[in-house]
Amino acid sequence: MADEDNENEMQLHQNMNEYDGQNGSILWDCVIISDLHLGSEVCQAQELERFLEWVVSRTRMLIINGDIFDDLNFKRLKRHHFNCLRIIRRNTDRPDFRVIWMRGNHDGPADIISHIVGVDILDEYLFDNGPLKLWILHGDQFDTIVSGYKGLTEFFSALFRGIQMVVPLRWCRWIRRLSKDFQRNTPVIRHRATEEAKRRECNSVTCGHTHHAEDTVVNGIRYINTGTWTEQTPCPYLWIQGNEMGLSQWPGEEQATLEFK
Ligand SMILES: [Mn+2]
Repeated sequence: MADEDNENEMQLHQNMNEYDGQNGSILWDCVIISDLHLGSEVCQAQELERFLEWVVSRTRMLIINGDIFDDLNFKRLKRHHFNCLRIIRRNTDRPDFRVIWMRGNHDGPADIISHIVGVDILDEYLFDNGPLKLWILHGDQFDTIVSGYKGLTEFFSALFRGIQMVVPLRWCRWIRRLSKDFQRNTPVIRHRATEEAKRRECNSVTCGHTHHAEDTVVNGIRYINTGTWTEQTPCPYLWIQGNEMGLSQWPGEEQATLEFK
């Protein structure tokens, strides 16, 4: 199995190199986004659609690091939400491009989600190009509130969805932010993720989950959180090029050079 994986990986790199010669628009080895919350009223699906359309021809790999969906009620998906899924699915068969889906706590059981997106959903993934050993996982694994009180978390999620239907969007974002701040999980996840990354001999780690985008160093381990696509734009994404990586925002400077159909 491991050999097969290795072979697939080598084939992918070979395809990528061949493709490089034909296309000068590739900017990055990998792009990572998280916490899209498709189906949620506060999801920036329209901007996400524009971003995905743009990024699929500019990176060799796209990793969606959890909370792809807000919940498993797919009746809540609107046109732009479906368009986002369509763009990703349309590009999954390309030999020069790879999409990796990671599970988040909002996504429900991995087998159901795998069936919907048509590929395997991973709990964690290691991006390793030699100098950069980046451990990728959603981060809810370190959240004692979510993992310790499942029933309570579900209750508040349902309550929040109820509130969302009757108050303006601006308030929804504010309430969501307040509840995340109240849980105070941002420092806990930052601390535990970097500790565990160190134990695994990775020099960097990226999570989502907290919806708080940041790029910092803790005990010599680089920690990048990719925030969320449910806040006001611009929305964050992590890019990797060689042994460099960083957070950028969409829409940003790149967009100035864009032409949309
Ligand atoms: Mn989330």
